[in-house]
Amino acid sequence: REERMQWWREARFGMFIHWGDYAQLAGSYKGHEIGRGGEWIMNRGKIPVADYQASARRFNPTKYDADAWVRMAKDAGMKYIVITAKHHDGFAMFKSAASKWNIADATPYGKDVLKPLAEACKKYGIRLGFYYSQAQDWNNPGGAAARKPASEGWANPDSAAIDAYTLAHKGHWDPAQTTASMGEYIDKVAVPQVKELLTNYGDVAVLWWDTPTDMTDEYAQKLKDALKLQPHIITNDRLKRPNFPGDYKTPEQKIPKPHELDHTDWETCMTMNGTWGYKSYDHKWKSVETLVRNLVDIASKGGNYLLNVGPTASGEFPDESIQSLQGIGKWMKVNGTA
Ligand code: JFZ
Repeated sequence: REERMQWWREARFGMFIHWGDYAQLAGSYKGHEIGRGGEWIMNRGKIPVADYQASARRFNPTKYDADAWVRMAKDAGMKYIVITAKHHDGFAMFKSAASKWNIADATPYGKDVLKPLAEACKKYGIRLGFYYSQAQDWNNPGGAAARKPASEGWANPDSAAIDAYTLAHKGHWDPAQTTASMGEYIDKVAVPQVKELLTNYGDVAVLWWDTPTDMTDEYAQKLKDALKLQPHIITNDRLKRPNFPGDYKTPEQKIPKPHELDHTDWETCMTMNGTWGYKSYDHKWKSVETLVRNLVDIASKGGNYLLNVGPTASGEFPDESIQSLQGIGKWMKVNGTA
């Protein structure tokens, strides 16, 4: 383990990328601005499965340039990238034989976006990790759904009825979500897709699990076993709590105070504005000064900083994120090891 962790402990700074079909909705559904993270829009807006899947027919990121993305990370001094291979909406950003709900089969773009990213990372010496939502999946039948009230998303006139339904159906709001059991989803979608990710993209440095809603030890063990395909891989602590601690902790949107530190490795993940997935109307950007101070604070305490970018549906980083990455890069050239 010490050996597997070495590069990660020296890295200090990485890029998180939240990109998926939700970028295309950019925080709005049927003219309503939906609250909270842009990547949660399907759940918060209680968007029916058929409607959400229809939205992918407009997802065509023709301006996507993996080489440019990786160069921006590298120029900012980042040493690794973790990208959402599949977020809670179940949309695979890669060609998958386990589910048609993937970017190659469900969009006019028709191509895997992880392949070019893996190639660019290799070219520039940046490590690549995959975020994979192992439990929550709102589109592939049998996937879990966190219990969230409809009223938190927007003033939906049907909120009361939707909330009653989700309460009776483990957080699901559309009958299409429950035509399979979670066990079937784990065996037919989650495990096969994780195996695809660990087979088709060369070296995978990190598997970043998230939100273990309704996970059991049995499901977690099956996913953990799949990791044997990449003997050097490291993972975070969100596969299943307790019993599956992974290699490092993941404080979210906050930097631990000195007295909160123990001897566990940790990584603070953080957004540059207020959302992980792109939202057209979120303008609460942190300043370059704040971002650099955060990085220094985290590094001084022995942690890693995983700083998020939420690309648009056309496949570009928001201008503000590009500016910030360049600003950090300038500071790193003088003070860092970039
Ligand atoms: C999760 C996701 O639901 C979210 O969309 C995003 O991907 C983020 C990085 O992770 O959200 C969480 C997960 C854990 C906590 C808070 C938000 N937590 O432990 O406080």
